[in-house]
Amino acid sequence: MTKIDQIESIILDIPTIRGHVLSMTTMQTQTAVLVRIRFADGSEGIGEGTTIGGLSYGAESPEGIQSAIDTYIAPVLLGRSGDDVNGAIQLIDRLVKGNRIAKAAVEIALWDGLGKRLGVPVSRLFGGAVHDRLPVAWTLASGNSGTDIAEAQEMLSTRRHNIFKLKIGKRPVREDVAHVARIKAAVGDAASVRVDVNAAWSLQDARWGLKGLQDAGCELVEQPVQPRYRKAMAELTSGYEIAVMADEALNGPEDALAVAAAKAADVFAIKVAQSGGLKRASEVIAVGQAAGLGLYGGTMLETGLGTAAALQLCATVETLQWGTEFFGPLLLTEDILAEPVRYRDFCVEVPKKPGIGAVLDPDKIAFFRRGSSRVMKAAAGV
Ligand code: MUC
Ligand code: MG
Repeated sequence: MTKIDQIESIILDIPTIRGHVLSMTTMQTQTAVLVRIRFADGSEGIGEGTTIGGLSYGAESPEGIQSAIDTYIAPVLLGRSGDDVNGAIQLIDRLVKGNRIAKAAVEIALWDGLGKRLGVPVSRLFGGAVHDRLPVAWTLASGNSGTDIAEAQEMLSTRRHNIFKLKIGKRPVREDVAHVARIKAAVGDAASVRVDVNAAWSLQDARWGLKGLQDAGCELVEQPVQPRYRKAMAELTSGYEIAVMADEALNGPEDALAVAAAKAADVFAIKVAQSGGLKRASEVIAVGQAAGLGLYGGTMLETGLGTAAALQLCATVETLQWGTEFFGPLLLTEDILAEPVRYRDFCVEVPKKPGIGAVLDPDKIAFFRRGSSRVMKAAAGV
């Protein structure tokens, strides 16, 4: 066994390639939180726990994620066995409530370290990859139909994406439906068009919205109403043909069970960060499968690091009926990996190297890091 010697958290601020217009905010920068764990035998593990749009998406901010790691998670892990990932998950769950994104960052770094020490990809630790590539969507969120159509056509002609998720919910519902209809008419059968409302609609808006969207040929609507409105989600799920996906409503396996029991979604967005790590995300997947729901690999617009981690898990899942949206690194002006995650033929490739299969580019980390990193070290003799 090798001990956990040091846990370092790092915040990076990386500009996006264009404004990313969501119902609640417009992102010009993505702030990623990375974790680096050093083990006593000299091995290392890296992880990521990133959110979207500061505090506008969910209850954890980048600064809060870093603080939870430094103040409450790292101190109890220092000196423990690096190989005991389940023990670490269980201990942290007892000592830290919520804060799933912070937990995910550390847990991914532990899996990465273990995979590297064993010389196997993390997918092997979850039973082995059954896919070496997965379909990958792109999000159209420039805020303008013409720009979105040009972007979609470019993605189709370069064979990078043929699944488009449109971010809506900022404008009145009828304007949003017209925007989606314009894009679907432009791409026709060459692409699947879906939307994400990020919980911006009332139930009344959503009734109009879902009817209009399905008439326009949109295939799926993600989190149309607030996650706590489970009955409204159930009404929308049973009331229309268009598929309803739960995203913000899914914070770990307990939520997954409640959403499935309430029939409050057709599809689960599987987000590693929101679930609390790879292990908890695998439990969300299991609940979705047991309930006969569709699955989709969701993103928090992570860098290549978090993206590689999600790929390791999703590559082990028999069927992801709705593919993935693991395009995070492509929305950033610069990749922070020495060897970027690869995209081609409408798919993203599953990294095969040991651990999560990601190697950081130290120059990029130094360039984008905010302030100084914080390092927690084990006391001698622990
Ligand atoms: C979300 O709500 O799903 C995923 C893709 C994207 O553009 O934003 C995220 C967040
Ligand atoms: Mg979403």
